[in-house]
Amino acid sequence: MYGSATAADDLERTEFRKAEKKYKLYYDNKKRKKQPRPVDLSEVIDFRSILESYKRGGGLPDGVFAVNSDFQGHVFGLESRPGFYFIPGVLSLDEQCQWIRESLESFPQPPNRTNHNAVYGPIENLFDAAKDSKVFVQDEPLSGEVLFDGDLVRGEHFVPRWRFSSVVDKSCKGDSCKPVLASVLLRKLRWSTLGLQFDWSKRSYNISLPHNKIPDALCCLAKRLAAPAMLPGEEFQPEAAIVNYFSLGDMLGGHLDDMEKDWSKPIVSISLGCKAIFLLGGKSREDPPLAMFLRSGDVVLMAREARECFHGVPRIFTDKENAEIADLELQFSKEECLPFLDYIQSSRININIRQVF
Ligand SMILES: O=C(O)CCC(=O)C(=O)O
Repeated sequence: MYGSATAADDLERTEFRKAEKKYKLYYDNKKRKKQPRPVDLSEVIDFRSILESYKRGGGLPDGVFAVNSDFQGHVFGLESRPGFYFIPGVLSLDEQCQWIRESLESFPQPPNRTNHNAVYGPIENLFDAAKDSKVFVQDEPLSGEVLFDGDLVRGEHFVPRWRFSSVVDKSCKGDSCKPVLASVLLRKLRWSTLGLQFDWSKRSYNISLPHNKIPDALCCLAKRLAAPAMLPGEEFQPEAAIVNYFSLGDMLGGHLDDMEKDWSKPIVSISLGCKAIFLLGGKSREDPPLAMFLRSGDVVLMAREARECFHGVPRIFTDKENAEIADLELQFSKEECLPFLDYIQSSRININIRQVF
């Protein structure tokens, strides 16, 4: 107990934690109306403005260099973080819309797993159900079935069966069959996993779990985007992906992605929707991290040494001024895709694709 409290205190004092606290969303309680506490963004690296100035023939800030590669588009690196690549605005608006749609409609579909699996089991067609204002209801045990306390045990015990319904059964009372709005479940979607399934409880890939291969179109995109970080003649093999869904106030704490076999291969990380701050630390949590903006359409590659760097997302911005998704909003309203528009106006999605073996 004492030991763990000390470890937690130590973690609180690391340079990475200090930066997370600096950028995290806090509310000013003193004011009548809940207002986000202002944050100093002057030290956040802005690769979009670096790119604009570079295209006009301007110089690059200290520590930033342009990567020479055959890649169609500008790629930047950081002298202090070998193996890290930033490709600003590389996805077209059409591509951004396509991957937002896929991330909401098809990526959370079974056999892909989501954070909801642990509580509800596999959920089909969550996005459509939310769109149709459905509720997720639990069937009552049939006579003779025993509701096993919290655990999903088959056999003589009742396994709770959840399904979407247009109406709430008023006779269903008590916590055991409390209906949940599909829109609430969609808002609480935090991750889904594609390809080889990642087991979060063991922090490893469980290749025995049922899975589909990464969709071909995503494979092609990942291979193309990974090219600047690959050795000549090598091709990236996408085998797994994690899709992260962020709402206002959500953050992804500092961590390493160290469960893949070959760290010379990049993680290909695609940003969609509202703008975020990304922290890229060093090999120790004590190394002060660099902060940078991630906007919709940006791609980050982390390969080789950069795979050993702590990283995380302490903040997303959903307000009109800072989210910077006006083009995306226009595109979705043109396509009459209002449910997607409604979701992405207050959310960010990250798709990160990995070669596991
Ligand atoms: O959301 C991001 O940009 C980073 C995601 C990430 O680091 C991860 O899933 O491991």
